Amino acid sequence: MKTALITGITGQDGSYLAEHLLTLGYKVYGLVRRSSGNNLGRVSHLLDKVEIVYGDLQDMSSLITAIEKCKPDEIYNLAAQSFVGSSFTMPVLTSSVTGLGALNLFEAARLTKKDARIYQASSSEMFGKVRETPQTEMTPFHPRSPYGFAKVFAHFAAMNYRESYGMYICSGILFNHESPRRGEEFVTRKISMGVAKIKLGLSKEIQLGNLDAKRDWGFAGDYVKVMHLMLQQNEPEDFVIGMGQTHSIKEFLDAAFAEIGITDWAPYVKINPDFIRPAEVDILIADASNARKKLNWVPEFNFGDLVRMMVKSDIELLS
Ligand code: NAP
Ligand code: G4F
Repeated sequence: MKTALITGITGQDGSYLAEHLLTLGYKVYGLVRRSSGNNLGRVSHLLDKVEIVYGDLQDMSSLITAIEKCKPDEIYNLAAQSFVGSSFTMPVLTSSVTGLGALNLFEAARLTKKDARIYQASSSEMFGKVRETPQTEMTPFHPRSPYGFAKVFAHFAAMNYRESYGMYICSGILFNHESPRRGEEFVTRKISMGVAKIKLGLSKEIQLGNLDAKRDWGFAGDYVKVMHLMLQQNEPEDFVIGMGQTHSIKEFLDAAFAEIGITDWAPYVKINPDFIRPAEVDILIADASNARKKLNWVPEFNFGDLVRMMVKSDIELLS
């Protein structure tokens, strides 16, 4: 039986990845940070199947202790301050957790379990002000936020640990992936939740920022499978992962409101300048042909399926 340690198990991706690894027969450990409240909501249904170890990416000794305890064959580093908007108000914290925190983990693994295979959660936000379209593994980075540059730091740290110490570390450069478990501050969930509230008469409007930005959106449940596939290759390699289709926020609104029978959503959407960022990533679109070819990765859910799933889930949740 293989053993995996997931940092960020309480997040969207961590919860889906834990489910996936359990179905594959893994012993799963999850690193959880101390909280004054309950941060185990997304994995509450798994608590009798996974083992929780307490630690924080900012505290290297806790990572060393966790790795010594779990002796993982595979480590999935999903923990991060992952919200781009907050990275502008908390740039130092974001750099410390999302950037230096990853380095803490690589260093802890080098010192205690150098043969563990490591997955690093890199991001399409590293492409930022894109230098070419679509983006591939060869596209240069131009981050546009503290989150983006923290992820670039972690990405290059991973590459250097692979090249300097021969460690098996892969970075998945994942484009936006969403689900009913997405944090409510992200635009897709904000819209699905807002549409559900409007449908149920609980709210009259949704306040948003820039509606012209375009993203390559997929389903998180599909994307965690590729994280696992990346660690099963003979040689470690970085991969771009996305659907290869881009949609604007306006198109997401079209699809989400259509689910409740509204074609003209303009009266329900207000622009609030508070949600407009100091710098924007205007358009992202992935060329994931390398992953599709080498990893045989085939996502199950498309954009329409995703929007439908999220709106339906939020209507059920609020009902
Ligand atoms: P998420 O829902 O925000 O989850 C982040 C996780 O990190 C949570 O479990 C959180 O714990 C944990 N965490 C935060 N700070 C920590 C710290 N100091 N020490 C230990 N754990 C900490 O993010 P996600 O959407 O699942 O994304 C997973 C990873 O993929 C992240 O690294 C993200 O940056 C990256 N990524 C995401 C996407 C996407 O579209 N979702 C795309 C590309 C890359 P709490 O529950 O206690 O807050
Ligand atoms: O949903 P978002 O906050 O996601 P963003 O910034 O693309 O980041 C997500 O995807 C990255 C992968 O590319 C991950 F690495 C990262 O961790 C995170 O998961 O915003 C998407 C777009 C942006 O252009 C934003 O300006 O939606 C626009 N937007 C418009 N109104 C809004 C809003 N975003 C949010 N969160 N809230 C709004 O009201």
